[in-house]
Amino acid sequence: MSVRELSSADLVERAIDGNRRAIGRTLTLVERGGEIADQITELTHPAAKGSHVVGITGAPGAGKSTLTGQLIRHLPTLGLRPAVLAVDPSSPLTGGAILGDRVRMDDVAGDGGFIRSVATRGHAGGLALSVPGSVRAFDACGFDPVLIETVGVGQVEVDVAGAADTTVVVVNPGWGDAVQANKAGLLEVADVFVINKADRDGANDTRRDLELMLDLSHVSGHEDETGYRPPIIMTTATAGDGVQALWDAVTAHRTHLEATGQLEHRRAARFRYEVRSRLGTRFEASIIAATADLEPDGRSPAAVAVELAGHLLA
Ligand SMILES: Nc1nc2c(ncn2[C@@H]2O[C@H](COP(=O)(O)OP(=O)(O)OP(=O)(O)O)[C@@H](O)[C@H]2O)c(=O)[nH]1
Ligand SMILES: [Mg+2]
Repeated sequence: MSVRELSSADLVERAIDGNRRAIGRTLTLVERGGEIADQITELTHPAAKGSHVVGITGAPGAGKSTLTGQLIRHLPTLGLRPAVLAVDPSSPLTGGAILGDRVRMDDVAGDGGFIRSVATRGHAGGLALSVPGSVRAFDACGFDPVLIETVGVGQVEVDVAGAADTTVVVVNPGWGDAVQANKAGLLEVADVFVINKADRDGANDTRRDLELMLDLSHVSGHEDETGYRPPIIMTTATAGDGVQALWDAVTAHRTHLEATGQLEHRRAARFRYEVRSRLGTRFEASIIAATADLEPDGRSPAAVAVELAGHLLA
């Protein structure tokens, strides 16, 4: 029987048992915003315990996919079962590159890891809804950690940082790269910095720039009140250098979150954010429906809005 013909309860059960087709189909349904998402939270893998969600972001071409590919190869040797959510394949900027990534990463996905590419376009509610749903599905199927790769342009990476426990920001050697990351708002979301392509000139300069900016953000009061300072890890992803050091930094951050109670805080904030996004999507649909045939009737737009708000909330 094809997985398409299974009832959603049977499908979820198969996915939890590790059937790769069932996992893929489940993710497709979750991405479409189906009710299967609710069943997943009820029927979970015995190992599901709130997977460590790790966001990996940075400028186009920084080496995020190469690094993620190394992690998904390395983590099973530590007894872990990683999943990857690669966000943004529909972007006109990176469509081609991601296709290449997918081929490269699929090579290594056979050893128990699972890789999923997710489009940012054409989703009801967008990423804010589809990413947490996919993360829950991976968690339910016993994957831990869940790595989310996303290109650091615009709002997307901020949304993804919001979906992660630990956000890794990847920069490269070269004059101004750290400054660019700062401008893009990546400094604020970073829990761990990676200077990838450390085989190139200027890696130490970039480290110094980052340290300086971290010092300044401390002075201006942006540092974490628990005294956490994001470490800076040097990697050469193409050679696999620094991958264990990166993973050590990521797990140290997770330990810090647990020890300070911040993990619960972050997850509660995520919960609120998702509920808020879902409410927004629902209300938006109602608002569009309620105003579709509206004609001017001499009253002010504000007066009409107040009246309609009364109806919508009733
Ligand atoms: N020299 C050197 N090149 C690297 C390193 N890591 C990645 N690259 C190369 O940099 C290019 C981009 O790598 P990707 O892993 O695709 O980068 P990405 O950040 O995923 O790119 P997008 O998803 O398109 O934003 C590729 O040609 C890699 O081979 C490194 O450590 N050193
Ligand atoms: Mg990539």
